[in-house]
Amino acid sequence: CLRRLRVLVDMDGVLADFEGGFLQKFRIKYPEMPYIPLEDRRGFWVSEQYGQMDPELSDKAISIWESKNFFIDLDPIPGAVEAMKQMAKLEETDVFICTSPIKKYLYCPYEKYAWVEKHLGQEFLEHIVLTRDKTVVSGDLLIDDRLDIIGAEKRPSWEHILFTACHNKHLELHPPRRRLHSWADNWKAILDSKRPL
Ligand code: DGP
Repeated sequence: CLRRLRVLVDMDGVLADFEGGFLQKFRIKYPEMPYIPLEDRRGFWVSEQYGQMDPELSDKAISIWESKNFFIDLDPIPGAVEAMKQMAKLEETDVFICTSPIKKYLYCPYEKYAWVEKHLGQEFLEHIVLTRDKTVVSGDLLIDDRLDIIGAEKRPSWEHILFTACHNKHLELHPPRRRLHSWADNWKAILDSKRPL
């Protein structure tokens, strides 16, 4: 066929366990402070929900992911590494990791590359897109745990598949929007639904 399928896969919350890594390090650094169990997380922005609990907790939360070794230490989301390796081997399929670095750039971009090399292998370094605006990246699918992905391009080429995470699992999607509930869910069927007949 003429056209290969291009799949964009988000990193934090989809491949790397940002929420779990955050909570673990927050509790170690601030053992006396209240925290939000993962089942009570709501909304994409961790610092907003912590700030609602106590205004001084917003900066404390931010200090966690701005620290050295935060991003490299994140555990893979269950099934993510195996799914990505399988996906990359599929015929007529190109896979890219599409991730937004935080604006404090001292550690995050370097550690994202190091994480990909560590967990997915050096070959995957050719397949990283770092951008704060995913709407300007073209693809058939974007698998991402953030509900509202907006930017300069009002009509992105990709269909956004919402990857289920602790902060979005209670949200009802408006049809025809779709979810990938986990990497144990049928991601191959979602890819096949976008392939030319
Ligand atoms: P992405 O998942 O590619 O859309 O990247 C979003 C990044 O922002 C990811 O590293 C998680 C991080 N993040 C989560 N909560 C907050 C927050 O409250 N403030 C900031 N600045 N970043 C956050």
